[in-house]
Amino acid sequence: MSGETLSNLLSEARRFPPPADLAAEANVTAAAYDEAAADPDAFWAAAAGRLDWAEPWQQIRDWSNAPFARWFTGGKLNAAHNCVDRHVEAGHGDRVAFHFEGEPGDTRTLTYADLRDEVCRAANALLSLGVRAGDRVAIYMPMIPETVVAMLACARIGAPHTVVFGGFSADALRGRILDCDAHVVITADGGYRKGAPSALKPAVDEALTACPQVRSVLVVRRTGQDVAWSEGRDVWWHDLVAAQPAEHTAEAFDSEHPLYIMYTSGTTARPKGILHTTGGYLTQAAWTHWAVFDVKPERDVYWTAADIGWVTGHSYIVYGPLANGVTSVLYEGTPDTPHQGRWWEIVAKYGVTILYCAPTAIRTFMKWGEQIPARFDLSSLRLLGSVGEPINPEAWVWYRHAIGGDRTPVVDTWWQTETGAQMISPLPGVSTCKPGSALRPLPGISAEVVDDNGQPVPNGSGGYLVLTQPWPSMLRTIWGDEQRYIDTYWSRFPGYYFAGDGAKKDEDGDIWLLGRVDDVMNVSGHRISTTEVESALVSHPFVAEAAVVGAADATTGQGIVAFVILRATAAEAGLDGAALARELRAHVTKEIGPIARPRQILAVAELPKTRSGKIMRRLLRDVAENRALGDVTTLTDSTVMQAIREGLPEGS
Ligand code: 6R9
Repeated sequence: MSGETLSNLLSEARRFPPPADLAAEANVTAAAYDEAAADPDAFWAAAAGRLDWAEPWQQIRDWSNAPFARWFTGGKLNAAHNCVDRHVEAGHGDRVAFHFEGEPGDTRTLTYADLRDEVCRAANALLSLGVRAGDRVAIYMPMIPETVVAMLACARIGAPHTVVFGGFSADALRGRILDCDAHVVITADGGYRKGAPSALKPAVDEALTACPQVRSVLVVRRTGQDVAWSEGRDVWWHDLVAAQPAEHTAEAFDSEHPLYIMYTSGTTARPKGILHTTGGYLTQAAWTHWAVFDVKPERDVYWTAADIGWVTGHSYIVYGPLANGVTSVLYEGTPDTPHQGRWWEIVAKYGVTILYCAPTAIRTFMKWGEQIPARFDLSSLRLLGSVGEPINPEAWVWYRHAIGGDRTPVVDTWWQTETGAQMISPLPGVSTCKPGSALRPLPGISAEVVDDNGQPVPNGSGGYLVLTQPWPSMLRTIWGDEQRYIDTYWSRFPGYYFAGDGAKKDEDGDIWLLGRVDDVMNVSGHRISTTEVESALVSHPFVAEAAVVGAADATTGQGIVAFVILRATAAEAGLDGAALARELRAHVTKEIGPIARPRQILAVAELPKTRSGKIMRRLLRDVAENRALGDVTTLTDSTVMQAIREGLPEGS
């Protein structure tokens, strides 16, 4: 981490104990830590007991085939039943499940009873398309209620879904469809973003030109945009789903039945299909949502302002809140459409009590100014959460002050696609919060910060974050690649799960997350692999070689900076520097998606490499962040860096 960030951490010494009224009524008290430490299995069994099981489990955790875990073995349950039907059966059918707010201002209210009917219809529709338990279904959708319905319909019939973020390109979508061998895709004509319809169906059509196994595409009409139609393959949601009966008996599946695959960037160009299964995942998603957000289903209005296409949306828009029978807000669009107060208008309109979002959003709001949220009545808020990247103390304090009215706790929650649910976080009724620290592992979770040799570091020191015991919602494997699962997560420190994050233990033993220690960037809370962007760049005819780094960015956490060595074809094309950068940025957008578009592209004659030929990204990051050069003794040619520096345009 940079010296600047460190000094910020040191200068913010304020501590925020839990508000007395919240603590007095909190779902979870300090006793949970002791209970879980004394008997973690019993603790998780009690958490699993918050769900409906059709058949009881025989064993709580089976770690006999480590690192392949099984939880609640022998138990059977249905995730959709747990998220929907059981609340209706308990008499809460009239409770609102989602207040949907479309970007153009259209709204829909779905009660739990409405959701149950829709999920049953969609489940029947998928069955009519030949989808059976175990078949994978790809979902490529905007943020609309049908996305939730589609996921739950899949879960209901035991068909693992793979939701692909709507901002990903046709190529990225195709790669994921092929990797998990999905035969059915659910999509929409488009969604609304930044004040205009943004098409999705054309990307599906393009992706499917090379996916012959896909036989059906179910299309929701959202924007009314014209769409190309493939007769026999494409079906309108409103034709097929609406015609189905609203009755469907949910079958109970094994606790270890696959629930979903979520692709995430790793250190290689090929995204990893993270596999989550049913019982353990739902147990921890539901328990953490209940404990960390202290939700009271009868009165809270909960809002995760993230996209369902990321794990945060899976666990804290869909599975956690619905398993707890909570009322949520679902917002389709961007924070500044039609004005920069849109989020706060939504908070005031629905009386949102709990808000969960990423530091990048908070820093953007800081930039826009405190006067914008100040125009809205935010007094309903009682708890704020942060996720996705380290939150700097200034942003933490601003969030609590400008949004939380100096009243609300802010829970900084560390977790990953792989962990499935929150792992390190304050408990709002128990913990005294420190701006910038996620504090300590949640009850039932064992984490440690270790040195290069896997030894725990003393308080006051930094190292690598590891998880030392299996947990219910842990990934079970990488889809189709068990060896990669072992190599990526379980080989760096034998016996421990290696998270890929650096962390520090302060003098109290509390944990501060310091960002990735591998070649994964974190841009606006999105994980993007440096190698993925590099391979997109070198797939362009102008580029011979590319090195990509994440450089510190005041708003997005990191920004993507690409160093490229050009081929002769680039000069022959006669483009100037700006046109060339535009061309390459557009190419990366096409290959991966707009989130991977480099902030800067710098043409260089050579790249710094170690003697073994590895690109020294650390040095490039120093250049990109304009810091003094680090150690260059392992460089094959240490003059390269000087040349790169001198070739940099002024002020970059
Ligand atoms: C949930 C999610 C995971 C990576 C993770 C870490 C970073 C997430 C964080 C955090 C510091 C937090 N991260 N939460 N860093 N403090 N509270 O974001 O999943 O997209 O898989 O990203 O995000 O680097 O390793 P995912």
